[in-house]
Amino acid sequence: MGLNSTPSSERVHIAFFGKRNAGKSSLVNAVTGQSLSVVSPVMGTTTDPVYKAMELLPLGPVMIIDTPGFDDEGELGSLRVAKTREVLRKADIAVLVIDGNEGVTKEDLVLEKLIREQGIPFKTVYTKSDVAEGGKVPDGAIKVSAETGEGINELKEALAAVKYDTPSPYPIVCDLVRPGETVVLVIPIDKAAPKGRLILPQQQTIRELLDAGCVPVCVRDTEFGSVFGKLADAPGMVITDSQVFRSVADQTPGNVRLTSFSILMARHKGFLDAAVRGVTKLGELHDGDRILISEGCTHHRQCNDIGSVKLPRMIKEFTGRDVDISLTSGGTFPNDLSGHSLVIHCGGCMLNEREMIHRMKVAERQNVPFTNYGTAIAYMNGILKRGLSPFPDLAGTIK
Ligand SMILES: Nc1nc2c(ncn2[C@@H]2O[C@H](COP(=O)(O)OP(=O)(O)OP(=O)(O)O)[C@@H](O)[C@H]2O)c(=O)[nH]1
Ligand code: SF4
Ligand SMILES: [Mg+2]
Repeated sequence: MGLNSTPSSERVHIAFFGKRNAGKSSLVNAVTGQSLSVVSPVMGTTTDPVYKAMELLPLGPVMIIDTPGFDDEGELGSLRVAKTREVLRKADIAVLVIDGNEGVTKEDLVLEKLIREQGIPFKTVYTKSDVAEGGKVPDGAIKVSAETGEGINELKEALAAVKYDTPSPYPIVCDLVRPGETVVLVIPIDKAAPKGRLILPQQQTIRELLDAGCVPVCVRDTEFGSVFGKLADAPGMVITDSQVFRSVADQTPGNVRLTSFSILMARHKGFLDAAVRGVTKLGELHDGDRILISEGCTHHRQCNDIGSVKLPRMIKEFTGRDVDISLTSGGTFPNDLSGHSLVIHCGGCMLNEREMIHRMKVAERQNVPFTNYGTAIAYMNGILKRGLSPFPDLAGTIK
């Protein structure tokens, strides 16, 4: 992510779906104005989803996603279709791309049904208008040509006007603070911290506090103890990294609201209630119970050894049970959680809300409690109730 760009997890995801050779990649290139996707007459050219960030006014920052054809066959083909299905989960808006030469086929109808089932708002477009013969395209449909540029602006305008639901209605913090309030942010700078910058949830929280007219004060955990002596008024809230939650809680006066970046992000992504419901399972585990720890990305060192080392160690100490813990990371999340007693997910800072909520629902549908790192760490440290102090209703559910 560049310094000036909107985090990808915060962009409106617009995904292009269709059969092989329908002209998806050509269309995505025309819409983005960049030849990012490979185009060819060979069926099944696109083998992995391709992501392209751009501005689409008045919608704002969006993520355009080109996908492999949905009708791909054979073993490799079905892997590609699986990747396309993963994109379907995180799409806020879909574009159903139909080959204007062929018109609607039964595969397109299957795809349309899937898109509708997911409740994703979508636009249908007919491609190759420069060569398509009449009769295959319904009157009034959006016709586009990647060759001549016909209909591309019309499509962009139609997309920018789509009304879509943000899966979670919650901001990060601005609805919890008043203008002028001081908010203390505790940010450990240890060897796990990325060099020369802050991590995404910290950046986003600071930005929202500034937008809200608050006075964010950032300190490391090592300087936190001296902060209250330096502030003329008590801060409106303290927000801490989960890993130092315990010591920060011990040093924060009881009348000051305290929470963590992780708890705020879980609410922002729409699964704090589930995480708080799910976490109590940690107190009810037995020997041999299976726990899935799931991370949203593989390429970031920022979560370091939390999922692989620290959390498993904490869980074993806390429960005193010989539990069976496995770890997955990256874009995939298992659809079948049978045999699992609990899922503990990372903060998901690289995943959009729709994807996080999808994962939470996969677990809930199978009656597997679902929580996240920050909530689990706070719970095992006995400070979850305190960490939920900005959310009294939820805090009340914790004993
Ligand atoms: N004349 C014309 N040809 C087009 C147009 N759009 C795509 N094509 C051609 O159609 C073929 C397939 O285009 P792609 O954009 O690769 O199609 P795709 O849907 O991405 O295909 P897969 O990646 O295989 O699923 C290529 O030969 C393109 O040149 C168009 O607007 N006009
Ligand atoms: S997506 Fe998850 S594992 Fe990746 S950096 Fe964010 S919180 Fe860590
Ligand atoms: Mg393609």
